[in-house]
Amino acid sequence: MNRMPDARAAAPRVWSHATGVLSLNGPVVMAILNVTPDSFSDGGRLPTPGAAIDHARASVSDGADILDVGGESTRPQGARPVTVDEELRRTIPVVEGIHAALPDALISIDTTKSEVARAALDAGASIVNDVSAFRLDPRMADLCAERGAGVVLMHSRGDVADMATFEHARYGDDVAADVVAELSARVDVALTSGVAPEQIALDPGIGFAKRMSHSLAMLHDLPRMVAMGFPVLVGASRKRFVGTLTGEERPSDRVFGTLGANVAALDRGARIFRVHDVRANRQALDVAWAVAGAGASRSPEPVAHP
Ligand code: PMM
Repeated sequence: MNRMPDARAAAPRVWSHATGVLSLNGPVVMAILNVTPDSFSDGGRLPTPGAAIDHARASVSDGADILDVGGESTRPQGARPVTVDEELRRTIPVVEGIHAALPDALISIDTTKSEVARAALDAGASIVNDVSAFRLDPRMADLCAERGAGVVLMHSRGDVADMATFEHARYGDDVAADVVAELSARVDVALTSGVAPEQIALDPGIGFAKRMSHSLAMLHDLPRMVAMGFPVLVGASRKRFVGTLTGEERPSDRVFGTLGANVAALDRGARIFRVHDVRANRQALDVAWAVAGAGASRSPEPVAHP
């Protein structure tokens, strides 16, 4: 069954952020820049701002549209929350450095803390990626409204220490119905605070309070989240369920499995893909998009004249 034309019709064409508007007329690749010592896949790989800025440059030349800087891990083994000061120390020099080196780069800040989001927006970020969807710091909503920031509202439960564990992974028969209902409540909070609908993107929160069956159900039922009328972002890159399905123990060996998840998600209406392996995802998603578009936009057969 070809789902792509329907999903294309339902998905918004643009996403507004603090410094402009991003076109969604094709897959958008968000490169992960974790400046954390302990992220599950890439912790400790970018120990200095200089290393992070070099990685940002490489990500852009590999085809990244957005650079997502994060200074607090939510690792599945249970994360140790970091203080505001420590998160500021890790992220802000990197945001400043990227903004200076790559002034046209679109930067997002992966944080649940309004102090960090505010400083990052001041330093050149345009998007706030909040894995708690404004649950953990209610001041986030006002800040994003005031600054016109692009906003990622990701589904999760619990706090930073346990949101990527199975502690809160209890759902009824219909996982997508529960997730859509919980995210709708977060959208209401955002809209009530004055965030414009055009600023909002939604994320099912793959691996967050979700066992493999829950993450697979969410990816399968993504069109129901797309039907909420906001762009959908998916963060499946190198995650646990990919390791389970492929037998790859090491996160860095899960690239091929990640491509499978992301191409399936694109087909189901996702438009933004948060990834570690930019070049591989860029190429896979662009080819999948071109194949689907060839069917949707094929010009009529020429009329045969006798
Ligand atoms: N996953 C992680 C961190 N931030 N943000 C969004 N929007 N979606 C995700 O799925 C997501 C995220 C955890 O993975 P990482 O340690 O590889 O960054």
